[in-house]
Amino acid sequence: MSSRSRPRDSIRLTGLTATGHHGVFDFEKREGQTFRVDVELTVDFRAAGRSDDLADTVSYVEIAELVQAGITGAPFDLIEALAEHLARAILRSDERIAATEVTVHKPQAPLPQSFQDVSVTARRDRADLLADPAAELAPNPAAGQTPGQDPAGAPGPEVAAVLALGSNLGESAVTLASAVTALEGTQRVRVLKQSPVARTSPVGGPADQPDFLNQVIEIATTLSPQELLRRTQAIEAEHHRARGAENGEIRWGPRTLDIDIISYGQARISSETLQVPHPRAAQRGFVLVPWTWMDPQAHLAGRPVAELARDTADFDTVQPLEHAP
Ligand code: A4P
Ligand code: MG
Repeated sequence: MSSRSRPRDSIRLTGLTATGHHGVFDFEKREGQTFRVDVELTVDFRAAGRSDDLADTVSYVEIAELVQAGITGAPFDLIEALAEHLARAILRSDERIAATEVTVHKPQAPLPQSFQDVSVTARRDRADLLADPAAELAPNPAAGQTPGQDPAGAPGPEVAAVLALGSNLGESAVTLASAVTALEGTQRVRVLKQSPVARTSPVGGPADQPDFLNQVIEIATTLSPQELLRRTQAIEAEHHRARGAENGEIRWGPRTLDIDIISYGQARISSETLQVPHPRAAQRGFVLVPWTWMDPQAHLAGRPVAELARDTADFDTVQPLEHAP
């Protein structure tokens, strides 16, 4: 699309106020003070303008949560760092956001003079993310550190993500429990909810493979989507998952452990190694049914998960483990 035909629509969220602990002085970190943030998103919302459908635009609810988590999260010394951090987190949260302007106000800044406000404004677009990957990696693990560790001591805003776990080789119930424990032990990941474990018939792949056990969990994380993928793949590897045909893996065949990232906030990611929302999740009863057990109100890309689940071909095969024959 040419820049001429793309309207510079914007979504603005102003005056979001919360107590944070940012500042160079000890007493600022200890006692906290009020921070106020204004955000402007450049988003082409012509589709939503015509469809009147939330799925066609960026949800300001998610952005508000992200900003609030940033204000109340791990402290930065400088409001410049908070603004930079929020701008990057906002751009990462949804690829439809072409650019953002983030203003952080610190009206109670420790100044002897009488003043109204002090503020900084970061203006960032997607090119800044690409042009400055080092800054993008700033809150990420340094080489040699355990994934999830934060060398700067300043993780970004938490994002809610949904993961789907599956296993049909070995002691599957033990494997799933152990994978959840591994996630609980991962820094910058909090496991918020777990579905009951489901027994499910295999979808796709060889017909003669054993039933699967499947489970869905919700986490809150400050890991980036790629970091989260690296961590889930490491947990798969710890459970002896063979990956790739050269290691004897059969597409959609039996596996000791599969962990898929189903959603990551409202992010839409389409890279070589990661597609989010997971492109096949909306057709998979073994993902959607346990998800509705965990969260009956859940939505995937704007649609109720309970509704999507009912339309899946494997809906009837998904049973709670304790009731399965
Ligand atoms: N990848 C891309 N996007 C993602 C994402 N959102 N989450 C890439 C995780 N990985 C993602 O994945 C292959 C590559 O996908 C990864 O290297 C990653 O970079 P994989 O886990 O090695 O392959 P897979 O699991 O065989 O493929 P896929 O496409 O994830 O398969 P599904 O859709 O997960 O299906 N039947 C039942 N009843 N229960 C099951 O759990 N699972 C499958 C696998 C088939 N049938 C099943 C079940
Ligand atoms: Mg997978």
